[in-house]
Amino acid sequence: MSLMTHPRGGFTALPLQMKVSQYTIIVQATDMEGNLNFGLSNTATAIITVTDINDNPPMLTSRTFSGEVPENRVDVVVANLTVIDADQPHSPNWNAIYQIISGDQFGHFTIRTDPVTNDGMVTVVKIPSGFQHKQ
Ligand SMILES: [Ca+2]
Ligand SMILES: [Ca+2]
Repeated sequence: MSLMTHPRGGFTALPLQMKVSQYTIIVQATDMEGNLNFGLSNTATAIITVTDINDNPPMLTSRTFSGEVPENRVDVVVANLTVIDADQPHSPNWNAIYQIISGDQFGHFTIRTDPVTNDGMVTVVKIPSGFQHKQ
């Protein structure tokens, strides 16, 4: 993003590069090998769509997310992880899958993807025993 000074003060945010996903072009076909004097021609419109490639990884919007687990309750969403993926929303290039790769050896948590927002919802599936007091 770049910032442009607004004539009356204030700022307008402009995207640095504009991504065009569709082009409408007009094509002319001429016979007689394109000879302008003798050839006959016609035009048609072609709509060209640029297909999205997966060139952007999902980026977690924060290094650290935190949440609180209520004691003795399962099936509660305790934290919401948010990602940004610059590829086409709701395409396979954009949909995120979250995986817990360490720190949950007893399987207390699972992460489901919100299909609308692409957020990762950390959910308690087994009661964590966080507060055990020694007798
Ligand atoms: Ca992507
Ligand atoms: Ca892309």
